[in-house]
Amino acid sequence: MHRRMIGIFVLVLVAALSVSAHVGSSDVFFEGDAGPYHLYVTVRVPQVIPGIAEIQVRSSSNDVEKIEIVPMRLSGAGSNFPPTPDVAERSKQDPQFFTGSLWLMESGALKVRVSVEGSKGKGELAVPVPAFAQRTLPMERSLSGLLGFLMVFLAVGLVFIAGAAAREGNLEPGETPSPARKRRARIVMVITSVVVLGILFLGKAWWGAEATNYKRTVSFFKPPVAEAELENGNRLVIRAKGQDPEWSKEVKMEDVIPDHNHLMHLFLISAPGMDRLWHLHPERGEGGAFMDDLPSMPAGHYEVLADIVDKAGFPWTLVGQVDLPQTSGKPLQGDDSTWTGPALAAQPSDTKVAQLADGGRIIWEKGNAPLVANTAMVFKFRVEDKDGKPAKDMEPYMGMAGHAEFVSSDMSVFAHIHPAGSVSMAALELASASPGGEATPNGANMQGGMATSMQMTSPSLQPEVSFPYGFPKAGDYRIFVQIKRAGQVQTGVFDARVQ
Ligand SMILES: [Cu+2]
Repeated sequence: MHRRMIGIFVLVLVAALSVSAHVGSSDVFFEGDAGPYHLYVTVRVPQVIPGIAEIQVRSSSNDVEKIEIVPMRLSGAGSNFPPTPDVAERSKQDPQFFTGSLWLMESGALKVRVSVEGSKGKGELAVPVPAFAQRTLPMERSLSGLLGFLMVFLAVGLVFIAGAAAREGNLEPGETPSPARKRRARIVMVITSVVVLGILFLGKAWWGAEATNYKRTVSFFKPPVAEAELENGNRLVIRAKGQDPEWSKEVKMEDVIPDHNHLMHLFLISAPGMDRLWHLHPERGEGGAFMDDLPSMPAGHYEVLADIVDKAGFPWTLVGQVDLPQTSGKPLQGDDSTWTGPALAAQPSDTKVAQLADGGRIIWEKGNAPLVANTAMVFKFRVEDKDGKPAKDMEPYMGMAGHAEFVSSDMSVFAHIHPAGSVSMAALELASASPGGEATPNGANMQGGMATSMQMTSPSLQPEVSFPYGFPKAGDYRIFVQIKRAGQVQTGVFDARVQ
């Protein structure tokens, strides 16, 4: 009888979460080295494309003299031929802080190249920027009224001008138009009216086509749906489905590229409350479906968030939900990890210390200032062993000092952040691979091929990890900070109220 239950636990479509690639969190935060200069870069991506991105660059040293910024395609044609860069303006109050604005003309996987000149010579880095139209801006009523009036005025004016020209165009001074001229003028006015109406009609059709295209782009970039279902007992199968039919044609799950050692990073978060988290790495199977044999998990309702990077280097987060029965499976292995603890309180107070299973602790060096939305910050965490001493057994976890997931209580924000920031490691490799830029993420942050050799030798890391990020909006958040110590992945959980 139970065999019949194969594959009935099903998937659910997603509510209208607004944005993809880090759901609800479109700005880019980056920390890395441009040659000898250590920079923090924030890219505020516009909600409409074409649109203006705001770039903020902070240098950690005061020897930077000039910073130039330019947007380019992440890879492929166009990534080697940048337009003329803009000079970022230096803040008068804070000489280590530079800002600039860049027009982003197209959606897709872009990068912003940052070139630095200073007393230590030149340096360069490239920040991957997933640019996408997030919404359609409505036209203001006053503007549309004014434009409507001007359109009617011009259209009617054109008809009368044509009529007047036919009637009086080459009269001698003092001569009055003959009845024949008047008749011809009327005919000309009728013809002009037809032509003007035709032009207006074509204009409307063109406008409508553009608007439809734009709407399609907006829906193309909405977070794709993770259709999750349980098959054969405890095998979770995840299929991606775009909210727009074009998505599944353009983005092939067969072509996704590995991002810090895995094709997919799957997060199952119990909802509501976020009192359980699983961070798993499904394998790709037939037809682009991803599958993973679940470990033992209690029954419950889970949010499904699955990070992938498409072949162009654009990061997507597939979003779904699944109701799971109690599963009994294999113990976690490799890079898979889990955390269980108290649920997020209705009115959480900021957590500064997270207890770890072995008696150690992670301490958030938060300071006392309240957390404010839309502000770039560096989240610094210190790791202590069970005796309260700086942990000596820190190891890279999937090639990096740590991984952090920032999740809002209503699940409208999900961001998977690394010491190098919100950029996907795969996109960063693409950005660095082409001659357009040389991004070197900060010291603790080894990537790609190095990760493998790091894991073999396992030298210990500094007992601290930091993440550049900014909350996209006010609300309550849970931050999962994941590190690896002596072969064990440990997760410290921090709650935060953001104003
Ligand atoms: Cu990660």
